[in-house]
Amino acid sequence: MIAEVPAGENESRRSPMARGNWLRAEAEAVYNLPFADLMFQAQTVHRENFNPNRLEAASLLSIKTGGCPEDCGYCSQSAHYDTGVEATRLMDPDHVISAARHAKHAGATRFCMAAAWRSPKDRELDRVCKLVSTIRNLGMETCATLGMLTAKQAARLAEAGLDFYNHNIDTSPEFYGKIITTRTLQDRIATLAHVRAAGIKVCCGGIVGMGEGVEDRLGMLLLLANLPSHPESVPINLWNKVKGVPVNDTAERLDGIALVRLVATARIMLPKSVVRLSAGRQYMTDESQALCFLAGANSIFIGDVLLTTKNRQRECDAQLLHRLGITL
Ligand code: SAM
Ligand code: DTB
Ligand code: SF4
Repeated sequence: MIAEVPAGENESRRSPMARGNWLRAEAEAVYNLPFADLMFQAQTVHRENFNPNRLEAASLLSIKTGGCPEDCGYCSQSAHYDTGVEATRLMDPDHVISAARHAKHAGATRFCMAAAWRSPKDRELDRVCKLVSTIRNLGMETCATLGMLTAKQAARLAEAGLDFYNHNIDTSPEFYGKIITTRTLQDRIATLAHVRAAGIKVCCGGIVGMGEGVEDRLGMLLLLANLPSHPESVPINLWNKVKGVPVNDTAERLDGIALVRLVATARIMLPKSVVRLSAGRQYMTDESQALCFLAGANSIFIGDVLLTTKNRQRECDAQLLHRLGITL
């Protein structure tokens, strides 16, 4: 199916649908295909693996906001920058459960709890584990993103019934050091390995639109596609503008076609992963989002806010999905 693209070494030892030996030249060849060919390949792979008329809907809640010791240059919640986001304590469990019920009612099948921690303390993890068990009993998939985990912490979350753990690589290895200095890419990969070893499904992706080049976006996909196993969920976030952080508005933003090309390339390189068109949909036209769904994006966050920034209004999403004949 991707016959025009040169095959990587050792391909014969892997299933072509789940290969983990992508070469940069191959990723570039896919990304630079004539648009119609790229979309055709992405649609073909998409239809082999998913119902093209369905989207997954996930819901996000910031259960502990701001005051984060990490220096991620894009983030409103880092204590290193003056962004106007106030630090909160870990949210009261009743509030979290009520938000999860509300999200389920709005059509979300997954509930993701996010905390602005470098890594959770054991007492904090106990509280999150209780939340995981309760939300699972509501009949929702659970996801958490709490920063770096030890193997033991990952095992405890698995025992509580956590379905997914979100921990992003964020960008390419080459661009990473320009964005974050307090946590290395290797630290992140170690957390992903602990999550995997604990039997929790992996949600891992990154951000685009921070001033990186196409080569960095492809570098990010190459890292994801060449992990020991592909993440089950791959969030692609378009940087949501935040005032006061080092990443700024003068960063060259990628145009709509470049984003669609990236999504299509992600679909082809990560054929069985659910690709989430994550932050940044409020900057996109209906037409660009429709092209991203055609290119293979098959998950979104629903709800009016993400963590500290805006999402598309639920009503606009409902109308768009209706016009596209897509169901949740
Ligand atoms: N603090 C935890 C961590 O970083 O491991 C979890 C929450 S953190 C907000 C999760 C991810 O959200 C980041 O890795 C980044 O990819 C994404 N993110 C954060 N701020 C963003 C922004 N302004 N726009 C787009 N994506 C963002
Ligand atoms: C992910 O990749 N995107 C979500 C989730 N994982 C935790 C977060 C998006 C955050 C957008 C910025 C904000 O609202 O603060
Ligand atoms: Fe902290 Fe996560 Fe924001 Fe980085 S992305 S500053 S770790 S909340």
